[in-house]
Amino acid sequence: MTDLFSSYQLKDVTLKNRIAIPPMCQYMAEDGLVNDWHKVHYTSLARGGSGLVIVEATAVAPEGRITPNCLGIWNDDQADQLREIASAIKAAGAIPGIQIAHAGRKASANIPWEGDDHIPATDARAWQTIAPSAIAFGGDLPRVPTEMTIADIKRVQNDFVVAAQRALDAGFEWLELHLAHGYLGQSFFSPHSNHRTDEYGGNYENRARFSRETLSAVRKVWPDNLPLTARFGVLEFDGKDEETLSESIQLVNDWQQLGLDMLSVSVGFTIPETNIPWGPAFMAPIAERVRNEAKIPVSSAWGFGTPKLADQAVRKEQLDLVMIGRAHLENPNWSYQAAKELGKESPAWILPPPYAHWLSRYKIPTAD
Ligand code: FNR
Ligand code: 531
Repeated sequence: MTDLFSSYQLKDVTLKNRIAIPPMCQYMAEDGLVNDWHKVHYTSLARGGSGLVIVEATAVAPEGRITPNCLGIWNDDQADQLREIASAIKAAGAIPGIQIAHAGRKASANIPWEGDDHIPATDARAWQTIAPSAIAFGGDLPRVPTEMTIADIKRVQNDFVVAAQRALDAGFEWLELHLAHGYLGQSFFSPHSNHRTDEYGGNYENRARFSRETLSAVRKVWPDNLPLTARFGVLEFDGKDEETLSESIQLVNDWQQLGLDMLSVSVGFTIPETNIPWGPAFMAPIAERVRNEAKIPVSSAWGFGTPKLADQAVRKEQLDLVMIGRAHLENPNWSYQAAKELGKESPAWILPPPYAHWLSRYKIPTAD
C-alpha cells in the first residue's frame, strides 16, 4: 500500500517520500537576486525531511515579477546564485525544484504585507504590465495591462526557454511552469482574461496555443530524463466549473502529448469574484478527477497540513505527491513530525544522517 512515506520515482528522479514543499514567494529579493534570507529559508525547509522542495515563482523576465522583490532567472548572476540554493537543498536530502513564472497583468504590485495591490503608475518602482488582452484583473489590481503583440508573445515564450536552460545549468532537477493563479499562462487560457481575436484567442485551440507552444519549446531544452511539470488552475469556482474542468482536462491531455510529466492541480484565481470552498484538502477530489480522467500523475496543495489528511490522500490514490505549504512555514520539521505521528518505523531517518543517527540511538528517555 502506497502511503505518504513511500518513495516516488518520476523519470530519473526519485523522491524519498510523497511530501513536497510547494513554491512560496518570499518577496525578499532585490533585482531578482538570492540573498541570505533565501539561504536561511530554503535550507531550513530542505533539512526537515520532505522529498522535494520547489523554489518559489522565479520570474523569466523583469516585467514578469509579481512584485519588485520577487526572484528572477532572467540573467546569469541570478542563475549563479540560485545554484547555491539548488545545491543546498540537495545537500539537505531533498530534490531541488524550481517554478519559473511570468505574472502578466498581476505584476507590478506591492508585497503582500505592504498592500498586495498595484503600485501606483506614478511610483518609480512601478512598471507597465503586459497580458493577452487589455483587461485588468480588478480589485486591488486595477491596472490595465498592454495587450501583447505577437512579438511580445514570442519574446516571453523564449524567456521561459532561456529560464529553463538556466535552471538546468544551476542544478535544479525538477522544473515547474507556473500556468496557474491568474498569472500570464493561466490568463491566456481563461476566457475571462483572454479576449484576443487573433490565433491566440477565441476558441479552445487558440487559447491553448500559448501554453502548448511554451511547453513544447521548454521540453526541447529540459532533459527528457528529468521531470517537467506545470502548475495549472483547472477551475475558477466561478459557477462554470464543469465547463472549465472539461476544457482543462483536454488541455492537460494535450500537454501530456507534448511531454508534460506531472500536473500540480490548483485554482485559477483569474478573477477577483469567485466562490472558493476553502477547507482542509478541498482540492483533493478535483485533483483525483484530473488524475483519473487525464491519466497523469498529480500533486496538489491547499490545506493538507495534518499528517493524517496528507497520508489519506496518497493511500486513496487521489494524489501522487502532497504539497504542504504554510504548515512548513510554521514548522520546517513538519515531515519528520508527520512520520512520528503516523507511527513510521525509525522516523528519524527521513532527516539528514548527522541528525538521524543521534535521534535514533543513545536517546535519553524523556521524563514522563
Ligand atoms: C504561495 N503559493 C504559491 N503558489 C505558486 O504556485 N507559486 C508561488 O510562488 C507561490 N507563492 C506563495 C507564497 C506564500 C507565502 C503562500 C502562503 C502561498 C501557493 C502555495 O504554493 C500553496 O499552493 C498554498 O499555500 C496552499 O497550500 P497550503 O499552504 O495550504 O499547504
Ligand atoms: C495564492 C494564495 C491565495 C490564498 C492563500 C494562499 C495562496 N498565492 C499565489 C502565489 C502568490 C501568493 C498568493 C503565486 O502563485 C505566486
